[in-house]
Amino acid sequence: MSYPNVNTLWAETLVEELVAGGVEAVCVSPGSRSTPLTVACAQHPDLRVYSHLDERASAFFALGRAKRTGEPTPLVCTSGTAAANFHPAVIEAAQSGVPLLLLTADRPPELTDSGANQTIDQEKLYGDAVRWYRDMPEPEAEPRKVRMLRTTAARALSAATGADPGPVHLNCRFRKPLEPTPVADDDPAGVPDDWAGGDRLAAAGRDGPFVRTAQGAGRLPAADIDRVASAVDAADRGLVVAGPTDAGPGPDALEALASATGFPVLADPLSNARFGAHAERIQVCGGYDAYLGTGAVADWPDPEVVLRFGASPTSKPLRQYLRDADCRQFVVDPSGRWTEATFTASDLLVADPDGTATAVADRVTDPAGADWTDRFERAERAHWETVADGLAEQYWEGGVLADVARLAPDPATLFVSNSMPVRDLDRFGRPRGAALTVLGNRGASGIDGITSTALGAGSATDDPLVIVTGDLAYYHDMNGLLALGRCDVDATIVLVDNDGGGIFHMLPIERHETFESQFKTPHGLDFEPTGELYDLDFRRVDDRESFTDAFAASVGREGTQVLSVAFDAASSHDRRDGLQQRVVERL
Ligand SMILES: Cc1ncc(C[n+]2csc(CCOP(=O)(O)OP(=O)(O)O)c2C)c(N)n1
Ligand SMILES: [Mg+2]
Repeated sequence: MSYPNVNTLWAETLVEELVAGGVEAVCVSPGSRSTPLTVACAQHPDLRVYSHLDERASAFFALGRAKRTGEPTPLVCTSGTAAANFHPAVIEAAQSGVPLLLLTADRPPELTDSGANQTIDQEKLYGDAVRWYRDMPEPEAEPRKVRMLRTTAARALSAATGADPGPVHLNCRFRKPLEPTPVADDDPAGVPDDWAGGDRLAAAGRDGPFVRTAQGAGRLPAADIDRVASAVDAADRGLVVAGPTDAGPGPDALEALASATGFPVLADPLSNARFGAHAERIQVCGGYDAYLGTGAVADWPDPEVVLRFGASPTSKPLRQYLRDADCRQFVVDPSGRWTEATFTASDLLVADPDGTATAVADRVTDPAGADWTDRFERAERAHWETVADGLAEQYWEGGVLADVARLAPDPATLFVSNSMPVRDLDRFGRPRGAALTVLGNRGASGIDGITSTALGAGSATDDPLVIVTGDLAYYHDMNGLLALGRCDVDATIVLVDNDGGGIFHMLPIERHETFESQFKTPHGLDFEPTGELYDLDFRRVDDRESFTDAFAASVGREGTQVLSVAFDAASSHDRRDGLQQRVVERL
């Protein structure tokens, strides 16, 4: 194989190894210094290139794809602030444990800190947020270095995935010519045909990846499984808490665990345990946010043992309940990153959630008493009846989330924004047998990349894509809407427009004079022109009937529809409180 110059050799080899390692798509943003990588990606026959004009949106899009697939979608950008724009998504990926591979182009080392144009210090730009960083040497047609390059591709993919997935950063330095311009063999940038000498592996790699990597899921020794099972057997009252994670126990393992222990499963909406066929066979609870922490459960005894998966739950009442429960709490955390912000774990198990759940289920002999599970069943019934009554009386923000959970097609990918949408799904999204993959950005809980992350997830699946976003989150990532057309993704976007940050009504600052101007920040923006700008169908819906009709019509249709529903944030908040009060009274 002959190459016009050393940058072409380098970039083509890197891209070829990434594809051999399983990469199917990349997100590329335009720029000059990244030309070798961009051309190599664009010309690779087996690679889908998603071209993004905005690097911040690009990185969130790649994050969303990885959330949906579990595999990284590499990102390519030019030098300078372009690379800095990846940072918010890198932080989210680091904290929610999602693979990302950042290929930032850079100038040769002598130009760092020299005042050279579009040159910043990109060394370890993302700090400790990456699982692995490598400042790549300058391209050279030298066999050992090219083997290093091939190995680095395998290592980068391996470091981004595995038991502790996350972002990996390769800073790729190139000197001119950046284009695939032929350069004479005796030029330092030239590549003679026999550059590899006899090193066939350097020149052609292997059939498949240069290094095949395998990472075993952590299995606990039998004695540790026995420890968990004995605690379960000794308890009359226990809970399985499925927290937010893309890597919890699978539905079969969860069902086995719930059946063997008899414990109710408190399923966070982002746990992928709330929805799915198993929810019709085991006790999956989704109303806890409304009744835990209220007078209705004040006389309940504490659980004696809690088995937890995933990160800390979205629900504050549930977090407080776990914090106050004086009991044994096993947290299964395959990453070993101690994502346990309630500081209540008595036992941390660094192990594969699926295998651990199955092994514990196999070993347990004495399930919980019916007294305990009945309490949860009564509370759930009171809650869901109240939600249904409330919906019949009046349409409001929480009702939208209740309807979305109820009406989303089976299967569907549902992306919920931070702030109230995820909280309202938590409280009002009733568990159901449909295969809903629910995703959100709860690693760092930013409202900045919601649309892009959701569209990235949608690009990786044939499921209908439903996005529920607040107005500030929609505003924050309007640039992300460009991906609808450029990346060929369709979505139903439910825009809950309460003219500002409704969530701040939940805080004491609500009564301070700076509340409106500095916290709620009503903007008065009319988002309808986004319809024309991004070629999507924007419509306002005013009541429940129009919403459910428009929603049903949209999820079955091509193209993207934004269903904008306007609410008053203060009354929505009163409504949440009012319904909760009624649950307490019912109980
Ligand atoms: C990037 C970023 N900036 C600021 C915040 C703080 N914040 C959390 S929720 C919120 C308001 C969100 O408003 P909206 O999306 O309209 O949702 P609502 O509160 O109305 O449900 C803000 C500003 C954040 N989480 N992320
Ligand atoms: Mg809002």
